[in-house]
Amino acid sequence: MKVADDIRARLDLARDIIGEAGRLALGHFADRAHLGIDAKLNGQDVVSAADRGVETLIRSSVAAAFPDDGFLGEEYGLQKGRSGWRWTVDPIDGTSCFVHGLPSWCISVALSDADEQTRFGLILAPVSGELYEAVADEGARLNGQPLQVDGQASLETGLVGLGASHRVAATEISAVLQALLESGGMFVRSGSGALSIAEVAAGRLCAYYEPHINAWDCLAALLIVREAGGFTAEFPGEGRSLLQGGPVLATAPQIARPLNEMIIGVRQRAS
Ligand code: LIP
Repeated sequence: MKVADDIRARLDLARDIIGEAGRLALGHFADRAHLGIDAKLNGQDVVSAADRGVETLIRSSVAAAFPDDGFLGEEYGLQKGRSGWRWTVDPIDGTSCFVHGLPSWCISVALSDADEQTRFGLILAPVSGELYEAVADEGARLNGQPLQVDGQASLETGLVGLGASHRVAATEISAVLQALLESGGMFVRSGSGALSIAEVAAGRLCAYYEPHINAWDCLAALLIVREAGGFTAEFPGEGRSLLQGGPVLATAPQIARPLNEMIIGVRQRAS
């Protein structure tokens, strides 16, 4: 019972914090003209005062309530804990969209246990007011309503979300994009991996693939997909180093094999 109580107490805090963080982020979003923005790795990899402010709000709230918990945030890194519980947070996922005034951004909060198993995940998209939530073994919900992946779509009829960044060579994604189009499929890129993966859970996308993404971008969303009946390939953040990132694949069950075979085929031809 203690584990369940520990999770429930942290879930209650996560629900409160993500709502407050959403209001803070929306305030910055409405006042972008005065938003401080810095480039990180390159001109497409930026961080704003909103990212930093939202992470500071969440980090300080968690530290006040659960001082022995670990915390990994995109902007201020990993703080190891002693309780066995670790929070993984992307304060603004889709920062590039945020700073350009596009609505596809979100706040992502995940809790993992000492075995690196994600126990709950929350994703709030403040512009749409959509809150995705999943607790391990308890299903996934969107604004309180049950979520289910699209069990009917095929690669020829569904939409595949693709993510791209300058963290990997352009050919790593362009070759998959070409193979998908040549097979009769179609793609979208929203700029927020977390939100796109959550939309797989909602049945809006039949799959999401990105050759490199980070744990804070996707741990919450991957649990939401699994709890909505979807497939997710193992992600490094759930078993290996939390800080290296790696490829992410989340799909409706019937899409997993054909899309994975397409990606493997592209990689074999490139090698
Ligand atoms: C973003 C991811 C997206 C990826 C971008 C960036 P951020 O996260 O959600 O999938 O393609 O390069 O990493 O940096 O906006 O939190």
